[in-house]
Amino acid sequence: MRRLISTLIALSMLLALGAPAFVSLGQKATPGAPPDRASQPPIDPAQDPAQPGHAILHKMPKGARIGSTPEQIAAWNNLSAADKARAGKILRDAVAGARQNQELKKHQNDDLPNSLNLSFSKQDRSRQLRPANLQKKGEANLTSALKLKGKDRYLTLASTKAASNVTILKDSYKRRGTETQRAHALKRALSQPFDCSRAPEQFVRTFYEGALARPPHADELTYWMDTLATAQSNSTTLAAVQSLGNTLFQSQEYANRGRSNVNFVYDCYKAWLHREPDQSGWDFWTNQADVNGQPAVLQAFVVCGELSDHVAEVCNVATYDGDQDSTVDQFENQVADAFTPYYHVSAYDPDQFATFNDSTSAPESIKQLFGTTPISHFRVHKEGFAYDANNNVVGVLRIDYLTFWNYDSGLVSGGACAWNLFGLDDVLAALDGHYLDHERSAMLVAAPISNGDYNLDPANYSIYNIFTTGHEFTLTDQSTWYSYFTNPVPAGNHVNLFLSRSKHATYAFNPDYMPLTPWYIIDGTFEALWLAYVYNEIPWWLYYALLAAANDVFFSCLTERFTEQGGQYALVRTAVGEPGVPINHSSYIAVSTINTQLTTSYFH
Ligand SMILES: [Ca+2]
Ligand SMILES: [Ca+2]
Repeated sequence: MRRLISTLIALSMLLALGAPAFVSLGQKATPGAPPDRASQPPIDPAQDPAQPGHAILHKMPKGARIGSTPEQIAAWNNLSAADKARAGKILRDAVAGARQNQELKKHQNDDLPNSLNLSFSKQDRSRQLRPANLQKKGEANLTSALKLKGKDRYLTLASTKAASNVTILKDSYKRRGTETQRAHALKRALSQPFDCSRAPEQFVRTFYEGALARPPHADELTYWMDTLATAQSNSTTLAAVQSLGNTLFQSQEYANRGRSNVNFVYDCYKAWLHREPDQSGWDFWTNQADVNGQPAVLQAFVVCGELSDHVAEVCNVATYDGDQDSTVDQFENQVADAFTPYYHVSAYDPDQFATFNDSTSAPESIKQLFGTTPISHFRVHKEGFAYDANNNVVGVLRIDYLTFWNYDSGLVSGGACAWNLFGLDDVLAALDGHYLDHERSAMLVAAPISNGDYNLDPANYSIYNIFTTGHEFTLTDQSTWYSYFTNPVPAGNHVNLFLSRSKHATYAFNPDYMPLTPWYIIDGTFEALWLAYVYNEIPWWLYYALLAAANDVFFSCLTERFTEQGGQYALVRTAVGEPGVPINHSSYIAVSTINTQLTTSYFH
């Protein structure tokens, strides 16, 4: 009943037939831009998931064609108003019938390939392909990333909602283990009581926000956190903080802000003293700046007692655990950086990456926009212990990488698509544009335990499972799981992710023209049209016209669009902490749309 064609054939048909037909029905074509691969080793384009159409999980239903023939398009264009009304009824009936076909729905993923190449970038941006096992959506027994040796079942790794799953992990390990103390490692809190009141990372971030009105870039944050950690171990913390503040206020970037003296003094209070200025102090130092210049005032803040009092209250980078998950935050940052995705944003994306204000009110209010420069927010969470394919006990971390946008501008295709004839209102509603857009990917990483507990060297971790989402929690959900259980991908390899234009759904391949209508609906609709034709219920010219409309809606209108323009790492990366214990002013993670992402289980 159904026929699968290879993605290569789909690609060639798409290229050969697709674009002209789509354009003729009103789809706006977008000019292509070659990816930036000048300094990269050659990759076989036929294997490359960055190539348009390559890794689209296409299945071609019987009778379906990607791209209508000129005859079909002419047939559609020649329909009278009465004929179009008739065509609309036939299409709605065909779609309605397809939706009720439970058999089709049940088997819609049977033809998915077993593996797909994923592309990884190193720090030098060189790329490498690695085959991943593709796990099927809705499969009752997803191959887990890690399994418990000697047990005839897979581990359930994941649910942060159901604490019992974590208990299963610990208990399973405990039952088998000779080293039961390890089973309790999760429970061990970090031993140091904090005689400190200022989170070190927030301390650095406040300097940046105060001086430069932006968050530190990932490399800047890493540099200053490392500097701070070293200084704390050498008892030179004040000097390090003074150096941080001087660096920012003496930078070209600060000079470029062109701040007046009154604003400069305000910036100094916010950056150096982490507070609003009191009026008398503000007036006094503004006058000093007028008389003696900004550099003289800057040095007064550098040596002021209030600053050194604050510095004495900064917690130790090496031990600080702000989100209270028994994991040092600095380690969480390092391990998240070791795997941070390499994002490909589509050319012509009308929307912008955003950060949010520190508030639990919904909807989140936008703090700052960054254009199409990727900004990520991440969360690292301990999942427990398990056995890898080689019978090693490993500590497992789940890392969620969130990408927040100011808008979802909806489908790219214009108004000429005849989707109003199809009875797909709920599909369209799910794909309609809206304010704010939270997208994400996630991965399971693990490393052999060390001293009976989690390994604290990020370089020892590897990727066991990658999860990408698009239109999550809707009818058009495109969530995909990739397993690397037998060949985990080492730290320092960054998965290439592609964010579709204006919808921002996340894929591990170039999703251009990927259909978003559930496949059983597409499949069943074409089947119904074919049957209507062979049983002489409709004449050939109407059949042609219906094919043109169906091709257009399924393969041109209700599709992802993506235009490659090369990739980049997220410029700013912010740890948001744990649900209920946000850090770095991330209390917006309590808003349900974000909280749901962080608390929904996705490993089974
Ligand atoms: Ca922590
Ligand atoms: Ca955490």
